[in-house]
Amino acid sequence: MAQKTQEKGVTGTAPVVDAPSNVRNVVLVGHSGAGKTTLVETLLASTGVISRAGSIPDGTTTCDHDPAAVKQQRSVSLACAPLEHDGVKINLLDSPGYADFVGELRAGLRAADAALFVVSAVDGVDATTVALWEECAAVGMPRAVAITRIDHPRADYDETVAQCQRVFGDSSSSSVLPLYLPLHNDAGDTVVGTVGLLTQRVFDYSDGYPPQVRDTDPEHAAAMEEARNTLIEGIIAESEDETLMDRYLSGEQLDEQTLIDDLETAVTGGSFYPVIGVCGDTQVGVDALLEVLTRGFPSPLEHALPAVTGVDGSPRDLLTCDPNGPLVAEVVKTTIDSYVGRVSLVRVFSGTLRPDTIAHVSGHGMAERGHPDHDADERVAHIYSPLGGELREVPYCIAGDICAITKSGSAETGDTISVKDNPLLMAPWEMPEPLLPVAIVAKTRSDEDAMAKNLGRLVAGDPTMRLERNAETRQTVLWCMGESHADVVLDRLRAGGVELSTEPVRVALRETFTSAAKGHGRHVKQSGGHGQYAVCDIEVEPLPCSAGFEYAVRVVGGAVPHQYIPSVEKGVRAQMERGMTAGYPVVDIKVTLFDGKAHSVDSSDAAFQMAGSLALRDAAEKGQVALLEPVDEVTVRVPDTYVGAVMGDMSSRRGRVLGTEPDNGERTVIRAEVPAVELTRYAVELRSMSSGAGTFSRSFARYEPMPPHLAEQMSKEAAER
Ligand SMILES: Nc1nc2c(ncn2[C@@H]2O[C@H](COP(=O)(O)OP(=O)(O)OP(=O)(O)O)[C@@H](O)[C@H]2O)c(=O)[nH]1
Ligand SMILES: [Mg+2]
Repeated sequence: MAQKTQEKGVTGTAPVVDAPSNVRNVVLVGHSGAGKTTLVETLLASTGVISRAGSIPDGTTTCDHDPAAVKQQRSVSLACAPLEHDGVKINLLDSPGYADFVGELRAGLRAADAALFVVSAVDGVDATTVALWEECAAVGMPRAVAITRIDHPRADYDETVAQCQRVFGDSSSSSVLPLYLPLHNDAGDTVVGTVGLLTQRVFDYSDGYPPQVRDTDPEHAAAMEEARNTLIEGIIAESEDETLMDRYLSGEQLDEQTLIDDLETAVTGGSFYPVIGVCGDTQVGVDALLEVLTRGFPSPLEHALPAVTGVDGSPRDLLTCDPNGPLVAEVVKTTIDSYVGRVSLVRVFSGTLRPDTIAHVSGHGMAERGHPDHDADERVAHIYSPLGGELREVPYCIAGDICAITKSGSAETGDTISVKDNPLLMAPWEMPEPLLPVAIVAKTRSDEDAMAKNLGRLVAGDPTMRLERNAETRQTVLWCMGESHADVVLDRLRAGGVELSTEPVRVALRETFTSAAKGHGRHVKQSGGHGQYAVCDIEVEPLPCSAGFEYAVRVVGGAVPHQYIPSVEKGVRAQMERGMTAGYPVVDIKVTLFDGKAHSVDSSDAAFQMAGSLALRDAAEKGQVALLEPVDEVTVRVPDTYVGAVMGDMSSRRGRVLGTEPDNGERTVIRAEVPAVELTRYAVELRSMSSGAGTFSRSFARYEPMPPHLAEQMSKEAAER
């Protein structure tokens, strides 16, 4: 993958910064297909990081370097691409917009100090876009809005701005305002540049790139006047300097730098969202965007650091973004590269990470994700600046900057890197729960071994994936965020030479007796040699749900000698494990041994175990056995417009709605109980039912009898396996 970036011509060495004030960490967030990766490519080409821009259809972009991204024609993981502009290093973090990869987005939000929220002028704002906006809001991320694809014939820039104002504006639409007006060609049908409302400069791309930069033309004066006033009022309404509004209202001309400083304060405070129109294809707007990224966005110095503790959880003072402070860095992402091995993307929050140092790597609180708590001292040999899939060595990485390290023996996503004699710990950020189970089957025995090894490594690197080896259903189940996520993992396993396929996910059912029944077990073999003799009679009674298993004895006159009484129980329990009709374990029954027969020579422990097992099978034939299925409590959160569809769908899944309640922001929370067999694909189906805006969680509630017609089908399927 390093090869491809070289072919495109990476120019120069990686930028290195010495002061956090000269760093901007910006994550690009937005709907899949909005043009984030293309925009990053354009920014890299415009600032000379690469000699020419690659494209999505050709699979040649810097950020979508992964073969899985090329195949899916969309980003599947977080990528970092630094550039330099005006003496500032901007670390662009390109996140995937597709919901399956929300874990990558969350990692990007953790590493960044601001988000460039990308909305396509062709598609506008939809429910998915709103959900992504809320992801940013949940972590208090300062944001600007880039409206992309403004060159497209179906693009509607003005309507998209209006939509953003309606949907993203907090209290008033004056919190979402354009910083630039589009400059049209003479025919008025194509956007050829931008007119800066604060800077009062025009970037004109009529003759291609680089643009001609000039002061505003007189013919723009009228349009500018109104838009500029609205913008200035919007900015100073959010200003910390309360004298500004008075000065402005008294007619004072506020200078450009004052306004830009104020803009930066309002953006950093998360109360103002500037809007910029850009075009990834023609580069129109790129220079305006670079201006905003360097002058309007906060530096890492203005971003409160996540809390740190000692590795034992003992409290520590809040750190600041100081390159001379104690080292605290965090692994935000882990990639397994086929050549380099483990590559860890690292955000340094405090101190300076230098090569050839012994670092302390701590990971706590991720045991449920398959990462047991760990602490290790490790040598960090080299430090790199990542550019998509390319790693360029750098001499150090200061607080506020982002780098990559390789070959760490223990670093997992979410781990803290500190120094040996001052080990520290940051609590990992909130990771989404994988809810789509995919059962995978290796083709051969040797594939099975390779799959186990490779899958373990892949899952360890991705906290949004969970591996389950279900002993009851005998399936290897990979819990993913969605089908594309699963595809990425399966493709990586196949690329590693493992042949595998998927099969329907089975749910662990249970069996139980629904009526009392007697069972006779006779295991008698006395022809030749040492014989076997055991006869027992049992009574089986159903117990209430979750009562487990009870064994009672009512034998009179020593019909079953006392040493064989536990043998019968053992045999019954073994048969309960094997199941009666569909091969699932039997639960919630009481078995009473009330009679039997023994032989002074031929009876044995083994013979009575066999008789116990036969007696239970006999009882099952005489009585009624039912299948129990797990029922989960499900909590769904959807925009109000989808409530009807989700409730209707619940009943088609045999679900019982327990209640609904309004949630903030025109959303509803629906609580229901749904059988787990109806939920195996709910992650995919809820998403399509709610245009990607619905989320859910589930937890096991209890076992309940399965309707007879379904139980019959399950038994049939079990017999066929
Ligand atoms: N005409 C035009 N097409 C664009 C522009 N930006 C992106 N595209 C096209 O739109 C498609 C999607 O662009 P991407 O850059 O992959 O979008 P993305 O936001 O990175 O999407 P995800 O990675 O899935 O989140 C590609 O085919 C691009 O070539 C643009 O400014 N103008
Ligand atoms: Mg992309």
